[in-house]
Amino acid sequence: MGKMIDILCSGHAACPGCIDAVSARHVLAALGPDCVAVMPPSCMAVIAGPQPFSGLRIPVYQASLESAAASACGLRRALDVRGRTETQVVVLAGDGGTYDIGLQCLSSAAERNENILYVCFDNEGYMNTGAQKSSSTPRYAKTGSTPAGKPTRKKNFTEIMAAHRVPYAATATAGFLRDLVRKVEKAKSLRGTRVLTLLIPCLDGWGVPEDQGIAVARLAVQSGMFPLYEVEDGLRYTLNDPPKSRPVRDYLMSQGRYRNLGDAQLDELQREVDADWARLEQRAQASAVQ
Ligand SMILES: Cc1ncc(C[n+]2csc(CCOP(=O)(O)OP(=O)(O)O)c2C)c(N)n1
Ligand code: SF4
Ligand SMILES: [Mg+2]
Repeated sequence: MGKMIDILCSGHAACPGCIDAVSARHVLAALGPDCVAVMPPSCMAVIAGPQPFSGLRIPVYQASLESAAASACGLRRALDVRGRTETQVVVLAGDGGTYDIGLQCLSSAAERNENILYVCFDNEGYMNTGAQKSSSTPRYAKTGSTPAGKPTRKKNFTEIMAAHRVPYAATATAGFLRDLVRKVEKAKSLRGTRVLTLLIPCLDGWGVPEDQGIAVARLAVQSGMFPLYEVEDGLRYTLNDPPKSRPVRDYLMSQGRYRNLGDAQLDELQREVDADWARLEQRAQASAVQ
């Protein structure tokens, strides 16, 4: 990779070791300075600093938790009227603000195919408010509001976005940085609604040591719990490397939130991951012969 343009300033307020900051740093560097950011309340908004100040070297608008996508659409229209059609409008949101509270306005933006890049920093819970569950929290993970483990599955947000037939929906993580940067660059080269979901192991909320964020993100991919893939126009699926190669047990045991998981629950999660992976493989194979 060439020399980075640092848009995220040092001295930010992320928990030490958290890959939220390093992920944002690389996303913003790949987008470059001709960019405006919209942030709903989330760890990213805390990291960026309180409005009207910001630790980003680009304009930042802190939206409400419900309205990030709508705010981005408004900024897009205003920039277009001024002839700044090449300026990227990027939303940097958490999973609570995406999968749950901001989903209706993101869905309508996607249905209109608004020309925005939406990046979800998915730490699988409402983390800056003390680690409550969101609809992105996986089954059996313990959170402040599911102390016995969440009984239901993680919502499949990428599939929901793909069902809108947006030009680009993909998953990525700083654990596989080249893949992440490539996907940001690809998203930047496209127009319309583009959606990237980045897995961010929350050190505090998941019970992960502060030097293990990247390692846990890599295990999430290697175990198949967080497959790296791309969906173009809602139809063409590409599964990215690395493929599923390790048991989910390895991933689950790296985190405090799955402490006390029984063998039956481990087996159930392994079966779910295997079935989801097989479905993705089928879609990728069907796309390859199209
Ligand atoms: C409508 C609304 N409900 C609740 C809040 C309080 N609140 C602020 S940030 C936040 C958590 C957001 O979680 P997420 O989007 O996942 O971001 P994270 O903190 O995990 O990065 C909550 C509940 C709010 N600002 N607005
Ligand atoms: S609360 Fe979690 S996701 Fe947020 S900055 Fe801290 S470690 Fe990172
Ligand atoms: Mg979150």
